[in-house]
Amino acid sequence: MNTAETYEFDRMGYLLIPELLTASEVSRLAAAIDRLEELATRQLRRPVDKVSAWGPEYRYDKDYGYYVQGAREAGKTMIIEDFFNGDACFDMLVDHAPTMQYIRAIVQERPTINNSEIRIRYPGNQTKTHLGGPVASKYRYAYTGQGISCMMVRMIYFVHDVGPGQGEFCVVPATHKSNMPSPYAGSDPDKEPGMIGLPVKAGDAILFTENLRHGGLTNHSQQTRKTLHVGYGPYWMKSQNIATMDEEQHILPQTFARYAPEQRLLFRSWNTLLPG
Ligand SMILES: O=C(O)CCC(=O)C(=O)O
Repeated sequence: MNTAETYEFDRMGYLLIPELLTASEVSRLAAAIDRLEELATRQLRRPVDKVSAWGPEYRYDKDYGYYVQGAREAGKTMIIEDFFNGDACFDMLVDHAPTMQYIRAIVQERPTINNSEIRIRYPGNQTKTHLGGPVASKYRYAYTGQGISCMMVRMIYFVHDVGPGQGEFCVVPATHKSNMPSPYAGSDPDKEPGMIGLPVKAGDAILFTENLRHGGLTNHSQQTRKTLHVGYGPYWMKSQNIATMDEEQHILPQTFARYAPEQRLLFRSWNTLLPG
C-alpha cells in the first residue's frame, strides 16, 4: 500500500484498486461463481436449515459446505457464505499476495479472514445503507501511533464491469470519521445525501472499513451483479458471516487440507491453531 493509497484510505475510508485480479483469475472466479449460483438455486428449494442470530433463514449445502440465503428473482439478492468450501478455484483468494499487502497495512494485529460471501444482485435490487459514524467496536476505524488500525475491513472483487445504474457498491466518503449516526430517515442508498456509486471494471477491487457508511445502489440494468466479498480483522475476531455470526469460521476439513500453512493461519485464532 503506497503513501498515496494510505492517505486516500485514511481520508475517505475506502480505496478503489484497479486491476487487483488478472484477466485469467477473473474468468476462473466468474465461472466458479456461476457454478455455485446453480447449486445454491437448488438448495433454496429445500426447507430452512438454520435461522441466523441476525434473522435471515439459511439453507446449508452439506456436500459443498456453504450457507445460502435470499432468492434468485428480480429485485432480490442471493448471498452464498463460506464460498471457500464450495470450489477449489477460490483458493487463489486465500493469502492472495496483492490483497494481503493492503490488509497487513491497515489491520495491525495478525489478520484472519472472518467473512466470505458471494453476493448476487438481480435486476431491480439494492443493498440497504448501513453503518458509518459511531459503530460497534468490532467495526471501528482508528488511527494510532502505529498508523491506520482497523477492526473489520472488506475487499470486494469484481468479475465483470459494474457501470453507472448497474447496482454499484456505494459509500458516503469519510463517514468512518463521523461522530454522529446518519440523520437521514430510511436506508435507501439511492436517496441518501452524500452517497456516491463507485463504477468499476472487471478485475478491480474495493477495500473499505466497515466503519464507513455503505450499501449498493439500485441495479437498474438487466445485468445481474455478481461480486466476491472477503472480510478481514484481527485474529481473535470470530466469523462475521451472517449465518455463523460470532461463531468459529466454517471451513471444512477437506478445504483446510488443500491449504498451505500460511493459508490455514488466515482461518485460525491462536488458541485453535491446528498442527501443520
Ligand atoms: O455491494 C453491495 O451491494 C453492498 C455490499 C455490502 O454491504 C458489504 O460488502 O458490506
